[in-house]
Amino acid sequence: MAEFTPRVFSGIQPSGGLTLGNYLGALKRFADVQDAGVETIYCMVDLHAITVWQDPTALTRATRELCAGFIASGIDPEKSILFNQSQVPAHAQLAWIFNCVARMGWMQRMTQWKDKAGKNTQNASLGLFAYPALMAADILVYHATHVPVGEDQKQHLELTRDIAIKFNNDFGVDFFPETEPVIEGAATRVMSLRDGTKKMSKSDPSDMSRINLTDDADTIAQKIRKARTDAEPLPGDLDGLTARPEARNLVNIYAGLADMSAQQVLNAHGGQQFSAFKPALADLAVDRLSPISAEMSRLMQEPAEIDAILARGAERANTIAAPILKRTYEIVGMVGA
Ligand code: AQP
Repeated sequence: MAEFTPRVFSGIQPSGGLTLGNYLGALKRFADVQDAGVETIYCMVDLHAITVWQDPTALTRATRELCAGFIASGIDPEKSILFNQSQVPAHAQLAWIFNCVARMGWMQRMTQWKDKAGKNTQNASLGLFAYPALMAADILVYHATHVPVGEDQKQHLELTRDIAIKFNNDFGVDFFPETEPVIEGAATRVMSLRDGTKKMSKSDPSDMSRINLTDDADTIAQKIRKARTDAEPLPGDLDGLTARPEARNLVNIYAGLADMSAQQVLNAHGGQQFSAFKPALADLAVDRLSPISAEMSRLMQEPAEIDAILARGAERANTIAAPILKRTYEIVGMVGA
């Protein structure tokens, strides 16, 4: 097996406003990784976003807002490569090769496909079905070795490995790495505030189900106050959270925001009623999220600055991706590669 230089890649869709789930499951961890001494590449995956309908004006705004969210969360465009996917053509080009490597059955098993396509699969876009092959291309076009993601992306990362292995076997090469998912921390799966069994998601029709990174302090406090819970006080240990998904979710959110483990949160708050715990959580959330929200609004006043950051990031990304795509074409046997 070839040795690959450690390199981190991850992406977020500009498919709406950023949520606390995106922050704790992805952005906060991207910022932590940035200072760990490896190259970090972070992408606004606009080609993924259009696998479901996006209003063009809203997509433009969401892409800039997402870039502002990355920067406000601590990602430094000088240290990390920050760009939008559509501006580096190698993603879509490698995705086509991977469409021809991956099998229909692999895609059909993806839970995100089943969830997002719903019952009417005949009416879902072909892009939504092929989404994981594009995701594999996003990662492998940089020979990325590590991908920090939330728990929900684990299956897609396994598929990325399957595609790399099949490509290497089919062509008798040792060219693509078997990328590792990095799913760490107390809040790798932030759940809806209205239903502790459902993922917090930017496309959930209920705004009360999520905290948006652009919410003001009063809205954050109100959403936490109204979050669904049960009538029991918080337990003293993790076993006591079994079968209490809403309580577990609030404890995990607290832990993620405070950089604590869930057990440490229970050590401090076990025995408390939600009437005491929720205000403490609201204060913590406002304290951590308000500076991010303020910096996002400041950056959104400077769209030209954001566009310049993205353009520079795309140039840097392209210098890594283009030779890997060229070598892929040569391996596949394309004349002129
Ligand atoms: N609820 C969550 N908890 C932890 N991590 C999460 N992520 C998303 N939601 C949670 C992580 O954020 C990264 C980017 O995800 P994405 O926006 O590209 O796609 P998604 O997972 O489909 O997010 P949403 O909010 O649910 O978007 P929509 O509603 O458009 O589908 C990933 O690392 C993901 O794990």
